[in-house]
Amino acid sequence: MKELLQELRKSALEAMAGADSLEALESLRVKYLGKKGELTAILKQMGRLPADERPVIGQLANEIREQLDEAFESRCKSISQMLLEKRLKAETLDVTIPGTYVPIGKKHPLTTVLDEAIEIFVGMGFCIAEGPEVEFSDYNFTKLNTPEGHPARDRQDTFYFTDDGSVCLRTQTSPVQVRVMETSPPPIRIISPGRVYRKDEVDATHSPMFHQIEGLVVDKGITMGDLKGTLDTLVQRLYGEGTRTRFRPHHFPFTEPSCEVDVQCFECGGAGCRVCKGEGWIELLGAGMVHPKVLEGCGIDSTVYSGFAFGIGLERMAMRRFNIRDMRLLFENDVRFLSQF
Ligand code: 2NL
Repeated sequence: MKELLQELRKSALEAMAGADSLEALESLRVKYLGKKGELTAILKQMGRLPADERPVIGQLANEIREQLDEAFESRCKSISQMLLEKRLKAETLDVTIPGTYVPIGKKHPLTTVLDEAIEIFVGMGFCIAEGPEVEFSDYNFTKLNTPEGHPARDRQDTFYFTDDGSVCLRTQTSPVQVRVMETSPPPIRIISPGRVYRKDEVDATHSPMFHQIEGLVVDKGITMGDLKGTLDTLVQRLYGEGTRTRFRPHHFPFTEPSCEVDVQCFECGGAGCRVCKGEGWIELLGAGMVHPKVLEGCGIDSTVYSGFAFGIGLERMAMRRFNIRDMRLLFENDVRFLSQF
């Protein structure tokens, strides 16, 4: 019996040492140490032994059980360790491998300029208003004191949809402001950025589609001084503190009085150079006090309220800001050009 036990110990230890998975090891444990295992089977025959041999064999059996338990535990640990190492090796992350290049887009220069202008005007308390690009000529012209027969309504300058000329692509964003004046009582402080359309031949400074930001303020006691203060603030934010403006008399049908506003040349500071063509000033925008007829046409009492309005071309702003010489570059959308800004 002693030999049987020692034989069992030897083969169990060898088998466990050779087990290469936790499943194989577990079935060895069941085979040798389980309730119906080989060790139990041998011990069941202890009854047949002479009484004086039983304690000796019993002690040996206990020793073997302990030894096999220990062998099982330690093999279990080493297999687990081995499996862990295998996984760690398989799942390693090489942080030194170069990443996949994902090109990051940029804002279009027109968007950059628009976002800056919006930031400045919103800071002064303006809201943003939008409206349709296809307009009634009534809103695009008539309500802006530009009646039928006026040269600004010429078929050669405006894209009309209908033979009677009642529907067109807006030539300015003013109709947006008309809609606001018609529907909301003063005080009004809005800017209306957007696309506008005119039948112009494409060249370095013209495009049949371009962008405008118009502004409108209507309240009690609004004067030309408010217009000047607002535009001076815009210019100082865009071109730096201390930059000066110059107001020249002009004519628009929808404003009275009307003016054009120049900014001190940001290249030479006013001395005269190539950029300002020796003038010292660069044309920035058109503006004026809203014509009383326009206010009245929108249902606003011009004896109580007054207002100012202005219109800026966005392309011109972007061309100045980024020193772009040809407007066509802004619309060709060549990434090699756009990625410079
Ligand atoms: C330009 C500059 C301008 C306005 C736009 C305007 C809008 C309303 C009433 C009165 Cl609702 N005026 N907008 C005023 C002056 C200039 O744009 O060069 N336009 C041809």
